[in-house]
Amino acid sequence: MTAPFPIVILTGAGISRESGLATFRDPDGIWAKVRIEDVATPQAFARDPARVQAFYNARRAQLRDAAIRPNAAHLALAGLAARWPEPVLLVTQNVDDLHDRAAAEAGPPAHPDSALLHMHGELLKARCLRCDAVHAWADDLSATTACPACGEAGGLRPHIVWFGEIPLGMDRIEDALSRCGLFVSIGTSGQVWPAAGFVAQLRGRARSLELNLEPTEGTRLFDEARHGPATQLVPDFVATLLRGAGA
Ligand code: BV8
Repeated sequence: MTAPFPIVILTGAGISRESGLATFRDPDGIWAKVRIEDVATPQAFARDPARVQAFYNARRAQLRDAAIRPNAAHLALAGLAARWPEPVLLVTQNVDDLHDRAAAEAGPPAHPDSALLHMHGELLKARCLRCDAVHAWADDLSATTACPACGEAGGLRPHIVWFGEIPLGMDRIEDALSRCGLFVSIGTSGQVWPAAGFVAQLRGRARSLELNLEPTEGTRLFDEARHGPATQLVPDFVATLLRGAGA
């Protein structure tokens, strides 16, 4: 029996792949069909807002498809947070709401400091460039959409962190990385910074584990790496952890 410890988990697009959402850098991924520079930078939005809004409107609409649901990996992580007596910070690079929906199904976390943090923003939220208000948003956005807070039209953008913008929650993430006993990276190619640099910040203070379909460029930085589909690796990982702590 081992005493429970704080955990930081980082997820990427690979954890949502078996729910039917495309990843970014796999051969059939999003960046194989559209260029980052055309749809995922502030410059792209300034240059052609309609094109950027259409890119996110299509991905937002996909989340409204009843077939897109949390998978066993999302549910296992939500179950861990609901039972683990120490803080679990689940940091996701994903902008889908599958972790949120899994958490709603699993119930409240066991520790008050456990949380889900979308460091790259959320597809189902919009932010007003005029008044900075952030709104839950499940429908399309366009240049004529008015902000519910200030009433201005044309200023609503996806609440997404684009390349060149500062990720959300970095202070909380850095603090959790400095306190955790275990860092687990799940379903990410480890090619986007600053998330790709989290494992190096542990400096041996915590155990690190990579769960991914295949080895990544960062695999060598981890104490241990297991390769296979997230829906197999993650439930097994969580079950073993909970059994070991008797949680
Ligand atoms: C920042 C938007 C400063 C939402 C995303 C030049 C100019 C400006 C910046 C830079 C620059 N050069 C480098 C940078 C930094 C830049 C960066 O990292 N660029 C890369 C391309 C080199 N980063 C930034 O700009 C960031 N901001 O640096 O600000 C700063 C930093 C810190 C503090 C202060 C200031 C902002 C980065 C955020 C950009 N926005 N998305 C959207 O449209 O979705 S990033 C995008 O990539 C997504 O969010 C995605 O989540 C993220 C990471 O990708 P992954 O999730 O890893 O997905 P990927 O397809 O790559 O990999 C999937 C993996 O899953 C694979 O390994 C695969 O094997 C595996 N897999 C597949 N199926 C399964 C599976 N695993 C398990 N089971 C399966 N079934």
